[in-house]
This record gives sequence, structure tokens and C-alpha cells, in this order.
Amino acid sequence: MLKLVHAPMSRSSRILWLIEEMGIGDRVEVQQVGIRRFDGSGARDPANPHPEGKVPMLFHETGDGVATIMESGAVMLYLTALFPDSGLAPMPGTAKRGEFLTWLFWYGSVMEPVLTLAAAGIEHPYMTAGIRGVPEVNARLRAALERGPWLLGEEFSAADLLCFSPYNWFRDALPDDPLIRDWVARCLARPSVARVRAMDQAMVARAA
Ligand SMILES: N[C@@H](CCC(=O)N[C@@H](CS)C(=O)NCC(=O)O)C(=O)O
Repeated sequence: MLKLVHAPMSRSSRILWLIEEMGIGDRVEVQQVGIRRFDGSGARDPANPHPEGKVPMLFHETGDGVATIMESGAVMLYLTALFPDSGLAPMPGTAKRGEFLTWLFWYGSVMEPVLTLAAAGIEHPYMTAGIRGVPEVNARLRAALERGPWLLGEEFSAADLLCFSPYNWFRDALPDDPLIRDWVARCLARPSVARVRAMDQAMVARAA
């Protein structure tokens, strides 16, 4: 019914974190593919249906066809809405829903571009005028974390999984801010993260 196109230790691992957190592993088939990695290793996999050869990609057989979802935030939104009882997202009609949607879209529109360009050492006035920079990203995270252990306050959500994910791979990007560092440590300590790390390592070993 549900199929996730996944490459081990990549952006699609965060969808596996979510699936583990939601306890829906038995509902999702995982199709492992290869990808071209940013360090130049790997290659586009002809078996990957994503139009750009990327992951994640989710397929859902619905009553009226197959829903195809790309972009991590959209995949998270789709899954948490499909399984509303999983507790990983506030529901429509609640005040927290607005914050939740904002984090998912802010991640893709602001946080990821800002951190990617910072890692590449690129600064441009168009970027800071239109999207902003690392200080603003850190300020947004800090303002939320001053109110609670998680981005939405007391409740852990898919927004934490998405927004902490860059620091899972790029520890150098972590700001020297105890509030943000402790939040990342709390996210890293989630059993789902350790379980997916083991799953990913097993997939890599099988493919070798
Ligand atoms: N904005 C997309 C980014 C997807 C993406 O860049 N995924 C990487 C995995 S880390 C990929 O598949 N790269 C392969 C390539 O660029 O060819 C999302 O958040 O899902």
C-alpha cells in the first residue's frame, strides 16, 4: 500500500526515523536505491523512479490511483495526516498545527538552503535578502527551544526530526548554543535514530 524509495544514510533516513516513531514499519515497503552522493561517490540508479534521481520518494496506492510524494517535508506531512493517531503531528483545527506546518515548510524553503550555502562557503546579498542566513536560522530555533524541549513545546513531532536532521550529518554546522546542541542531543538519543542507523548499516552491508 505504501512504498518508500530510500538510500541508506541519506535524507530519506529521516523518513525512516518518522516511520519508526509512528510504529508503521509493517505498513511501508522500502525500495532501496543508490544515489549520487555530494562527495562524488555513488551514481544515479536507473531503478530510482524519482525524476531527479533523488530520495525520498513515497508511493501510496489509494482508491483513485497512486499518490506520489517527493520532498521530505511533504512526505512527512502526508504520512502524519494518513496516520493521525500516531501522535507525531498536531491535527488541523489546533493552534499547534500552524506552527507545525510552518516548521515543515520553513525547513525546505529557508533552513536547508541556508545551511547548504553556508557549508559551500557561499554568501550573496540576494540570498540574505530573500532567504536569510545562519544567524536567522539559529535565532528561529533558539526562540522555539526557549519555550520547550521540542520545537512545538512539550510535544515531540515530525518537525523535530526534519529540522534536526542536517546536524545529524554535518556536526560542524551545529551552532555554539547549548539550547540547540541539547535539542540535537535529545533528537539523536531517540531510539528511532539508533534503529534506523542499524537498518541503514545492514542495507549497506547487504549491497556490498
Ligand atoms: N529537497 C529534497 C532533497 C532531496 C535530496 O537532495 N536527496 C539527496 C539524498 S541526501 C539525493 O537523493 N541526492 C542524489 C542526487 O542529488 O543525485 C528533500 O528534502 O527531500
